[in-house]
Amino acid sequence: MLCRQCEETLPGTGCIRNGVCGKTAELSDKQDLLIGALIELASSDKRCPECDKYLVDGLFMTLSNTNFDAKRIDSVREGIIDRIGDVDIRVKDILSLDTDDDLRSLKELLLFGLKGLAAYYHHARVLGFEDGSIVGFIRKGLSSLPEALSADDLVSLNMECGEVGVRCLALLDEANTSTYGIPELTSVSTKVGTNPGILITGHDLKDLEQLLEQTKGTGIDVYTHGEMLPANSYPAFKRYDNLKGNYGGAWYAQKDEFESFNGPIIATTNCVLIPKDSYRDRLFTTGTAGVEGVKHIEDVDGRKDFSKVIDAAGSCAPPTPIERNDLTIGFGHSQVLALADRIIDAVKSGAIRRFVVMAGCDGRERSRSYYREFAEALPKDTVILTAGCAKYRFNDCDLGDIGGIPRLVDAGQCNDCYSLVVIANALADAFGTDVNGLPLSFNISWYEQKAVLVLLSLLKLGVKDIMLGPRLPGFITPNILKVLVDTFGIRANGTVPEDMVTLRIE
Ligand code: FSO
Ligand code: SF4
Repeated sequence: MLCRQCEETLPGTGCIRNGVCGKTAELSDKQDLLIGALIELASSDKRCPECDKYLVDGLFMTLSNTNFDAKRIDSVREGIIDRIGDVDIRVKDILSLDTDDDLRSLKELLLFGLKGLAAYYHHARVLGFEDGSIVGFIRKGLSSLPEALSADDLVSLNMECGEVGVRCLALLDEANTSTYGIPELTSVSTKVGTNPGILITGHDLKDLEQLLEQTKGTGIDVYTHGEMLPANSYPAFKRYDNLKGNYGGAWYAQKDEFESFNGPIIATTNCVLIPKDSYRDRLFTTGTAGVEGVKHIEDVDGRKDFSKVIDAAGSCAPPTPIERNDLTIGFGHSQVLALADRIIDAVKSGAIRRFVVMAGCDGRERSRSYYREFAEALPKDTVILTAGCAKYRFNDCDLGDIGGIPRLVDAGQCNDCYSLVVIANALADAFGTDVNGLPLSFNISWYEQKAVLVLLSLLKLGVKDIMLGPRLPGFITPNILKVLVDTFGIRANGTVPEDMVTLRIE
């Protein structure tokens, strides 16, 4: 096996025996075969709605910490074989057609960007929002991987991936807000009640909607976890009395938090981990998520029957409390733009000196405490814009406000990154500059391939001088890194740089 798609991969080599994430060599091989089949499907002239679904969901299933169920990976590949005939090629063999490390690195960058794109597009499609050009680009990108392409060709394909990524994030923003309303400023309780509960984690808002409907009047409370936290700010979900609040933090803490939750847990997407025995029987997966031996809730024509989860909850003890402050969320672009005049005045008067985007993914390494130290070390006249699970490193810090404008502006899931783009563009318009001319810095925390797509999108939007960490991607060769540094000013973070603590607006 060789997998180096996420930030946790073993430095220098990638994961070669077993994944740091728990992925076995056998599962990695099956994922390689599935991606090989997806490349063949993308290169074929076969077009049908099921083919689009295979391309989008198949890629999503190979994202880090999404699907640990070899049988389900196989069944998707078999579905593809039924449509295009036998295929028996692994993506790693396709990528090694390039003997040049730099070309391979650029192809991996593209493949991982496509995985992120597929994940975001999956969420828009689930809500009925489709754009044929997005799946068209997934086809184009996948079918380019076996081709002999120059570095310039591959750089432009990666930039195109970023461009399609921005479109996809905009579509997802429209899908979420037109289905569930505009997120509102909300204080989310982290206290637990005395009823049994069901914990729902991951990014799929439609799963939450169906669960809330099906648990209405049952006496069972629903709690969000991880990337489901922002759901508490949507008007459509606030109407449910049975949505109790949020339990726990980011995905990487799930082994302890799922144990102490005491009730059933539904993992709707990444990031799910191979469970401990203490809660394995209480864990359910759905959608693209899967873990071998864990019960899976199927989608039948868009409907999911959560009755088994609800039955299981009935006999469980209420959740054990976790000490955490309540959380303020719901700063999507609409809420922030409503404050635009006050924000602009605050910048003009010098009350706000700088905005710092600290978005992306959280992860397990100790070094990630850097993001908390960084947030706490920022001067009091800076505002942090966040989205994604990265925020769990600092969203319980009391950062205060600047004349009523909160110093921590949480736009939601990583799926809501588009809000940060809208906010940055609105500020740029107001000050008659481009994004790089704003008092705005990017300190991004990455873990998996959705973050790769967001990075490509930021590069396509022309954002310069992004700090990325805690470590730079293991699949980027020194030569490609030099291009990224020379062209875009990307640099690794890891410490609190002096110039970020003594920020100045030029
Ligand atoms: Fe986090 Fe996981 Fe949303 Fe990622 S839960 S790490 S970028 O998969 O998806 O932010
Ligand atoms: Fe390693 Fe990450 Fe791949 Fe898992 S997903 S095998 S941790 S590189």
